[in-house]
Amino acid sequence: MAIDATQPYDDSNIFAKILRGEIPNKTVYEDEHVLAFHDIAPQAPIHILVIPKGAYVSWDDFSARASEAAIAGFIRAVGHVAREQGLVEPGYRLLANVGGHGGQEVPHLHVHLFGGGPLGPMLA
Ligand code: DGP
Repeated sequence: MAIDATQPYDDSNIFAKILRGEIPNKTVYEDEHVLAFHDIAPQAPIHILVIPKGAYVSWDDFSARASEAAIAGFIRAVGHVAREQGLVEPGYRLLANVGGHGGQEVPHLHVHLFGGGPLGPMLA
């Protein structure tokens, strides 16, 4: 079910549990700012989620509250993962769902990285 992106951060969400190591994940990249791992229900040949390590509900929350270093680190890490996965050529797609109309289901900011083949008009 889609979330309300204005809710306070709830550290019982599934990605908070992944960050604490309470739930396994298939990590592809990690640094001080982010964790990147394979989506449990891939919608493309490559479907990776990149999440900040800080407690942010959504892109809205992150863009309003995160430090410049955290924002820069996150954006750089997304680009790094795409390059590392060999996706720059032939291309890839980034997507961040926010709140109810966006269809966001997990209340911890995540960017979807899709690639590995031609992508249809919409995913996630
Ligand atoms: P969104 O609709 O943007 O909130 O997408 C949430 C994504 O999270 C969805 O593509 C499925 C993925 N997901 C949900 N639970 C888990 C999990 O436990 N592990 C992993 N790797 N992905 C999950």
